[in-house]
Amino acid sequence: MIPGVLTVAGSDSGGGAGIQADLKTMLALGVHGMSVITAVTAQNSLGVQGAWELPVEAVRAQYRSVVDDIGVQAVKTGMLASAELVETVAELLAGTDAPAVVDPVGVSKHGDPLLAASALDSVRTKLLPVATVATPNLDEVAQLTGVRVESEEGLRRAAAAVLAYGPRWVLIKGGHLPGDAVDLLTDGSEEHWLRAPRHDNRHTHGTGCTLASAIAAQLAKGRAVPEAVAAAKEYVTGAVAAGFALGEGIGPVDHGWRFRGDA
Ligand code: PXL
Repeated sequence: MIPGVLTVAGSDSGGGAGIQADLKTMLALGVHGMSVITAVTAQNSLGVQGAWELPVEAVRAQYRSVVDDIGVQAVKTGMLASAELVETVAELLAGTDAPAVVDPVGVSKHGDPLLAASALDSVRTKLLPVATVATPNLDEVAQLTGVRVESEEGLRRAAAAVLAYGPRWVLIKGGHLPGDAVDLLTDGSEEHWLRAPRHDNRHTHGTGCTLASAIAAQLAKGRAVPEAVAAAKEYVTGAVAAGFALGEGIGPVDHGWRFRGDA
């Protein structure tokens, strides 16, 4: 059986992030990708030109259609836009047995808002508690917990602050710190430090979506969280290394990097 993975996220018309990144990642990692679209963005390599949320009923209906008939082995969440959508998705996840990877998306690579400020409290108190793995970057950690990290030693403090909201595991992404791309995965008792060399490549659009979807894909294949995250980090590191220019601005990571050369 091919494991099924569901992404609950926004559409990126440029194809580098959001739903499009998630489905490409799932294909590359050998699982069947399915989608609940929460919002549509008009977007390219220069930024987000517009964003439109879907009605709560449309999000709930997509989710029920997939989960009640097909079933899912893992779920990933990304852009949720509003407090109402965050709370709806949190409630849906609470009623689903499959592991949930929550990427608490706040702003795009260009700084465009993808989550209303009024939704932050719902992320803290409704969404994080139902996450198997939460994957904030340091800006999202600061926004959600007030903890500001400027060096690797601070990653532990960030992890503790996020774990206090109740996710089973947290992966703090230290990629915006200088030096190696270092992330800390912990459940509060085990610590796993994931280190990858920094690739001097500005075409990194979609990195966060890709990592979270890769974790969900690995969990769906039955891996335990630490092994799933390590395999996902290896995949995203290759995708960043192969990121390519597109348009005038920031290009995407290459979801198909493992296929190149033998296609
Ligand atoms: O990487 C965060 C993200 C999530 N979802 C959508 C996005 C982006 C970043 O651009 O466009 C739809």
